[in-house]
Parts: sequence; structure tokens; C-alpha cells
Amino acid sequence: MTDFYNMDALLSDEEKLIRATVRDFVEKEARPLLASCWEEGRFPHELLPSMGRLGLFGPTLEGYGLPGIGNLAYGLMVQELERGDSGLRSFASVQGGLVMYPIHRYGSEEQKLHWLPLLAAGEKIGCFGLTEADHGSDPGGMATRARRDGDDWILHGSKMWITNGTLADVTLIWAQGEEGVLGFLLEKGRPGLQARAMEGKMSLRASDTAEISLDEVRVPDSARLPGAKGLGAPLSCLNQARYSIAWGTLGAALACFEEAVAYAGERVQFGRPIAGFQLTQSKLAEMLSRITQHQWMLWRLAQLKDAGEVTPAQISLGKRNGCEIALDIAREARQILGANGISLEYQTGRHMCNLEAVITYEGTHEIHSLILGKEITGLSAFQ
Ligand code: TGC
Ligand code: FAD
Repeated sequence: MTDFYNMDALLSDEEKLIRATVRDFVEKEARPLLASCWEEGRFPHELLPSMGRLGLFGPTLEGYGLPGIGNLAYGLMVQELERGDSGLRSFASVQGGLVMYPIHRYGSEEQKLHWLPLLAAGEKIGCFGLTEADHGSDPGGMATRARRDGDDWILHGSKMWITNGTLADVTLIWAQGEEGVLGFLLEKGRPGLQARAMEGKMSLRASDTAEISLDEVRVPDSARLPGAKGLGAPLSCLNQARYSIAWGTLGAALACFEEAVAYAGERVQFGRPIAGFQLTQSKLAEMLSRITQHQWMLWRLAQLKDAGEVTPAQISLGKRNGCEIALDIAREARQILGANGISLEYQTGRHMCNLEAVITYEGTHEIHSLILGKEITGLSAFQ
């Protein structure tokens, strides 16, 4: 385990136990399935009972039977999930950060009592529909509409690239109403609601990604999240998921780095292990340096989040940096593995492909540059 500056010495027993438990689950239960699920293009849903039992969904939330663990423990948890596969962490980010969090923050008491325990246990699956075909980085331009009809609402439009979309028992749809952006919880099977799997992905293949269509879907007002008004509501949820990506990408980077170190030590060319060549050592030194810098950035980010002081821009920096270092490390590790770097027998190629989606969703690299640019200069360069 790569921990060059001994962060371990500063972890509590509970944090170490949580990390070890998730790592054990990933190694014993998930790893044997991941390569084949990735190849088949399916999420390993048979893992859900264990994931629910381990408390991987929404664990930083409090009340409603939720444990309210600290953000460092949560970070270590998702680090270990994404050490397995970005698809596992994605599932947890969406279920916890993008479905349970908005219900917890903006939902009615009835919605919280009904959904939170079921989602926490992994007995029900949720998805978050914000992106549309013509509105990705700019969700404020969404075309999906919510209009009042007596006591009900009618939703019309479509969403694209929605994680867990075909598996979801509850689909959270963000739609433009007269009073601003509103959120609605749609149960599976509601007439007019359809989810279609998006085929042909070259990334996050062990994750369910769907296109969702809403054809005059009628829902009662009780399906609306009463506290959510305006674009700030869905964007506030992104802070939760982006935080988990900041940590998760570290797990993917660790998996690739450690695989590259082991491989370089065993692979012999020109009569000696390739680990003995200076060009290989330079790559490994760069990887360790970037991993160690990111680990300590995350350490402080967790403290700020626990203290309730973290800003969206600070989370953007963590998400942006994590994706950048992990993708660079995955590409270098793949190079060290030679042809084996593109084989599913090894993890690195799978991680490298996954990270191309991770650097794109939850705000692309460029969007996070612009968020930081605005923070630094006070000037918005989005338009
Ligand atoms: P803008 O005018 O800046 O903001 C509108 C209102 O929202 C507030 N706000 C935030 N609040 C909390 N947290 C944040 N991170 C916030 N960002 C903005 C803002 O203060 C404002 O509030 P108010 O009260 O003044 O109205 O909005 P804009 O239209 O200019 O857009 C800004 C921009 C580009 C930064 C934003 O739209 C953005 O982040 N775009 C990226 C889109 C994105 O990240 N989509 C993610 C979709 S979900 C997903 O990808 C799931 S992947 C699965 C997985 O996680 O594994
Ligand atoms: P675009 O916004 O079209 O961007 C294309 C390019 O233009 C990018 O390089 C971008 O950085 C650049 N660009 C855009 N605007 C600017 C600008 N102002 N200045 C400079 N450059 C700019 N969404 C959900 O709502 N829920 C989900 O569960 C979900 N899951 C996803 C799962 C996967 C596997 C993927 C790939 C995506 C998922 N998304 C989800 C969608 C994701 O959030 C969007 O893909 C992302 O926000 C980018 O939008 P886009 O793909 O439309 O790219």
C-alpha cells in the first residue's frame, strides 16, 4: 500500500477499519467479477447486498438510520471502491451523493422516511437526471419542462448519459418550471417514463448508463422535492459526488501505480528487470510524487468538509486534480506494462479507459478550470 508520508499514523482505528473492510470486499467479492463485467458491459448488481451491508451508500448523512461517518473515512471508502473499478465508485457516488443527498436535503419527511433506508441498504437503486443531449456542461439551458396541471405536474423532455438509469427504482429528474429548476422523484414504471441503455461505451463499461425519455409524465406534487428551487439545488448535489471522485481517482491511480511497480520488477528485457532502467524509474518517481501530493490535498479537503467550511471551488480543485493525476498515471502505467497494458488480465488498461469518462462527468476538466479561474480572478469566462 502506497503511503509515502505515512498518513496511516494519523488515521483513527475506525478509519483504518473502514478502509480495510472495503478493500477486503473489493479484493474478494468484486475483483473476480470486474474484468468480465467490464467486457460484457454490465454493472455487477449481484454485489449490491454486500455494498448495502457495508454501508457504502450515503454514509456521511445523519438521521434515518444513517451512520454519519466523517469525510476522511468516507474518502478512504470510495478510494478503495475505485481501486477496484470506477464503475463501483460511480454507483456509490450517484446513489449516495446524487440521490440520497438531495432527498435528505430537499425532500419532504415522507420522502426521506420512505427512500433513505431503502437506498442506504441497496434494496432500491436511484439515478440523477440532469444532463441532456444538448446541455451537458451548461445544464442551466435544459429543455426538459415541468408544468402544473391542477394538483399534478406534467414532465416532458429527455435526459442522456444517466448512470444507473435502466436499473433505477427511483429516477430524480431535474426540469425547468416557471419558478425555476425543480426536482421530481419518479418511481419505476410511471407511464411515459422510459430508460434505454446506451451501448458502445469504451469507458465505464461496468456501469449502467442510460438515455431517459419523459413523454408527458404525470406526477403528483408529493413527488416534487419541496426544498429544491433553482439550478443551485442540483449543483449543490454535485459537490458531494465531486468530493467522492476526488478520492476515488486516487484509488484508481494507486491500483495502476502498484501494478506497474510489480510488473516492472518481474518483467525482464535486455537481461534485467525493466524496473532497473532509468526511464522506468523516472516514470515511477513521477507517479509517486503526484500520488503523494494528491493524498495530502485530500486530507485537508476532508478536514474542511467535516468543519462545514469547504467551498465548491475547493472541491473542484480536488476533482480536477484527482482526474488529471489518475489519468496521467494510468497512461504511464499502461506504457510500462507494454502489450499487457491493453489486456483485461491486468487492471491498468481498464482503469485508463474508465478515467476518460471520470475526467468528463461531474464537470469536465475545462469546466473545473473555469470554476477555478473565476475564483482566482473574480471574472466569469463561461460564456
Ligand atoms: P451559475 O450561475 O454559476 O450557478 C447557478 C446557481 O447555482 C449555484 N452554484 C452552486 N451551488 C452549490 N454548489 C455548486 N457547485 C454550485 N455551482 C453553482 C450558484 O451560486 C447559483 O446560485 P444562485 O443562488 O445565485 O442562483 O450557473 P451557470 O449556469 O453559469 O453554470 C455554472 C457551471 C458551468 C459551473 C455549472 O453549470 C456546472 O458545474 N457545469 C458542469 C455540469 C456538471 O457537472 N454536470 C454533472 C451532471 S451529473 C454527473 O455527471 C454524474 S456522473 C456519475 C458519477 O458521479 O459517478
Ligand atoms: P459538452 O458540454 O458538450 O463539452 C464538450 C467539450 O467542450 C468538453 O471538452 C468541454 O470541456 C468543452 N466546453 C464546454 N463548455 C466550455 C466552455 N465554456 N469553455 C471551454 N470549454 C468548454 N449526467 C447526469 O446528469 N447524470 C449522470 O448520472 C451522468 N452520468 C454520466 C456517466 C458517464 C459515463 C458519462 C460519460 C457522463 C455522465 N453524465 C451524467 C453526463 C456528464 O455530466 C456530461 O457528459 C458532462 O457534464 C459534459 O457534458 P457533455 O458531454 O455534453 O460535453
